[in-house]
Amino acid sequence: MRLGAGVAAALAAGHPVLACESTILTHGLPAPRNLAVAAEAEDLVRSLGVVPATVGVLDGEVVVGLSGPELERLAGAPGRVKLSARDLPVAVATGATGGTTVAATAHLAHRAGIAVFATGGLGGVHRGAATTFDESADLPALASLPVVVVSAGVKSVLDVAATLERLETLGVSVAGYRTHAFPGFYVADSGHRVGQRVESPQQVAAAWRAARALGLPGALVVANPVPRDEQLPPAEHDAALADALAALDAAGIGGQDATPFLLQRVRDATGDRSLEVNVAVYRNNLTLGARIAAELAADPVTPPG
Ligand code: PSU
Ligand code: MN
Repeated sequence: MRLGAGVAAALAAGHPVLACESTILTHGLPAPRNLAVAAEAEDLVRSLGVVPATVGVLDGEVVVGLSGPELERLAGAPGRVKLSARDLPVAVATGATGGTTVAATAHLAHRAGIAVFATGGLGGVHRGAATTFDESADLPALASLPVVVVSAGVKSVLDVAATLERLETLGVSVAGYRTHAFPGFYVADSGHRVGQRVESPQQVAAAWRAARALGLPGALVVANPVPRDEQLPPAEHDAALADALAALDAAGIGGQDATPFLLQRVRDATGDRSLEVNVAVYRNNLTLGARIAAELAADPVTPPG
């Protein structure tokens, strides 16, 4: 694993760093928008006084803190793959190039000493998981990695209720950011409730410090809804989702390809409006993630023992 130059220096100096996932870059957005969004994301984080560390794998090298030219390589790499944590060893051995999922990014961020990580939406329990067993590796990763993850809830293409149950079972702390309505990625409210809420980056930092002091093993998910004036209109969302789920069924697609397929279908059905919402979601999470990272760096935690 290689740390980007700016990232290594920032960590050594105790400056705030925010890890960013790259599946949005490799699989979430079409070229050339993907690269524009990645570059804009880095600028946004920097403008808040925080060093961005986008995580990805280039020709088998795991990088935490891709440079501008490296982001460009990743965004345009033919045959780029989607890498969860378990995929990393063989990706390294075979020289693969790919974006990292929440599970892989959380793992690598933690290993690099980065406490906060921003993404769009988490993976979780897929619809029909009772028979397919398709549950994202994001879930067990969050159970065992002590990172703050800022996300707009879980992707609405999933079984949100089941995912919330699994997060509870796995002992993952979940707090709504200024809301008890669990966000639904494209929409501010998934229709499901989240029991705990936090009001500020300071409170998130305090919760993370408490988790460290209490020796809890897992992540703290900050569920940050997209602003209502930027969400996909709920009726449009529901119609697009129904269409996407029917198409998935008809195409018989499963496994790792299910999420990218569903998101693409939602995009087709909404004439790219969902794409703009996806970007708004990501921006909103980067902003909050950077503020939390700044707060944690201002008063760092010394692990007990
Ligand atoms: N954005 C996309 N496609 C994706 C993802 C994000 O456009 O596939 C990723 C996220 O990185 C998340 C992962 O961690 O999907 C979950 O996928 P799976 O259910 O295969 O674990
Ligand atoms: Mn899966």
